[in-house]
Amino acid sequence: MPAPNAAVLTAALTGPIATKDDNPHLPTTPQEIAAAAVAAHDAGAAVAHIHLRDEHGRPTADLAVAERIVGLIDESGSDVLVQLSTGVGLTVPYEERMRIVEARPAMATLNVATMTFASGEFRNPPDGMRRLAARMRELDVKPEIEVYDHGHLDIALGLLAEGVLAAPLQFSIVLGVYGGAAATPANLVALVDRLPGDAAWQVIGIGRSNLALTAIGLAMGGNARTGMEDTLMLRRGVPATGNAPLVERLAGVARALEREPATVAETRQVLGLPEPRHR
Ligand code: KMH
Ligand code: ZN
Repeated sequence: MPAPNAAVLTAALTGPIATKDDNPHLPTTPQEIAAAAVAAHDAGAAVAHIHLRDEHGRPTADLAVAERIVGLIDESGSDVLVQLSTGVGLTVPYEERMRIVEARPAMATLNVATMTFASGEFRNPPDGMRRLAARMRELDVKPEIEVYDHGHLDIALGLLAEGVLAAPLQFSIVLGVYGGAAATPANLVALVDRLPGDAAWQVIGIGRSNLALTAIGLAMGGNARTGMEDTLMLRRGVPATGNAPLVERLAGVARALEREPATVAETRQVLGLPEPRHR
């Protein structure tokens, strides 16, 4: 049984947009990403949310890159859970992005709707998204459903009612992306209020909102995510020197709220993940 107050912490290591020009500590090579995953786990994260980058640092859906990263994490002896992003990058075609789940990670993201995303477009066409959700169910890859506004939650709940998605669902409430809901406590509360009672959820607070919103989410009983995908700054005017300092900060907030960071074994139970036949 997981400790009653265990909080699942996720480290989103790289994301689809930032580059080393934005912050030189952003991990982009397989070695850097694997090392960042291991360090984030040591700092308290049970889950590493991973975007793949090619040798030029650009987002890629190359399965060989995924396998290289997972292989390096395995070699390190870390049992951190791998959650691969099927968001990949805004310019990568959807059919390529869908293939990510063939690496059979423990979890992968499911973005349910096309949207404006900062200055770009995040394409998640209905037909492709449904095929991706069905394929994840076939492969027993747990979807991490990213919800950026109420309409996205309606779509996810519709997929649950249809049996395309299976309970218990795992949600990320993403706040602060231009094109999605703003990073306000009121938006967080309104979205969390509509989740099924058996759902797991975490808050993803983008940019400056990261610390306050993850603190509020943890205080509300949710899980939380941080990392250089969500914010490149440790505090105002102070760039993060890696993912681990952001995770350490989040683990400190969790502990202050009497939420002990969940172990990997606890996380498997909290999120309803299969035993480790795969990552
Ligand atoms: N940065 C995220 C909010 C995913 O990983 O699938 C958007 C994203 C989704 O990249
Ligand atoms: Zn992501």
